[in-house]
Amino acid sequence: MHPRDFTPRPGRLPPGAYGHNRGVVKRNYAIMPPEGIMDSYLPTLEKTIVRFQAAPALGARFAQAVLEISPGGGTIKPVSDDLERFFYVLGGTASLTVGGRTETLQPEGYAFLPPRTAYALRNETGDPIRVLEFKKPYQMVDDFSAPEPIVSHRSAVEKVNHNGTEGRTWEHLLPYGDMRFDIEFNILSFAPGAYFPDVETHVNEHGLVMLEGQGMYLLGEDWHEVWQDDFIWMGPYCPQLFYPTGWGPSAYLLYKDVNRDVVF
Ligand code: UGY
Ligand code: MN
Repeated sequence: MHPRDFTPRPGRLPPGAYGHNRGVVKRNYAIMPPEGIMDSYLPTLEKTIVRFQAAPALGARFAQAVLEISPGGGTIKPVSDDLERFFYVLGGTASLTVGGRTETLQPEGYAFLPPRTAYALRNETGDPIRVLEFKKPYQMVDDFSAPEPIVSHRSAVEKVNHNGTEGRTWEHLLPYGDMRFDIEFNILSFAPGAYFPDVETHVNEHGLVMLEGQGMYLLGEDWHEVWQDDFIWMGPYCPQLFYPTGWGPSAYLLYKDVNRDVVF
């Protein structure tokens, strides 16, 4: 019998392979299904569970977490530090205050904040909200100033098809090709059956959140089955290819470090 066919008594779990899971941590990639990511709490946040997906301790050069903010929770006082940040609302309505202006971010709303931008992120609603927070040190380069803050929504972003393959689109949430940015956040979508033309191997690293659908990810030499809400970290030079499975479209939010030379 399949484990989902059992109805255990309250307080008990159905039989299953609890000692095995899809989570993997390798030298230059990791897969983390959400159910295995434990809760953290920070002194700067109230009524907020932090689920860290990536951190330098993993080998990543950035940190990323899902913030689960209860009604009335969020930053206790405005935050300002040397890190650039990207927020993406996964569920509920978030209130983001930057430069004295409070914006309401609906699901799929997002914001980019350059370093030293004081902000407050709060849940002023009666329902829990889920917000993805990315942060890392901004890499300044000569002749370019840091970009201005951006607050926007996925619906304002055009879908483009870079390689002409039927069934594939990119949504560039941050200005594409703008050399002031050292990061990209893109949503890549795949119609059933559309896949990469080649296995990619590149110097850039990725943080990936599956937004919808299901598929097989080649990471290094191994195939892994992934679906909505999974997180993947791909370190530099991790060979990668995605092949959607299932009947509907698949899409993921993808961080990539870009527009900067190698560091010796
Ligand atoms: O832009 C990228 O590097 C992208 N094609 N990689 C990926 O989806 N794993
Ligand atoms: Mn890639």
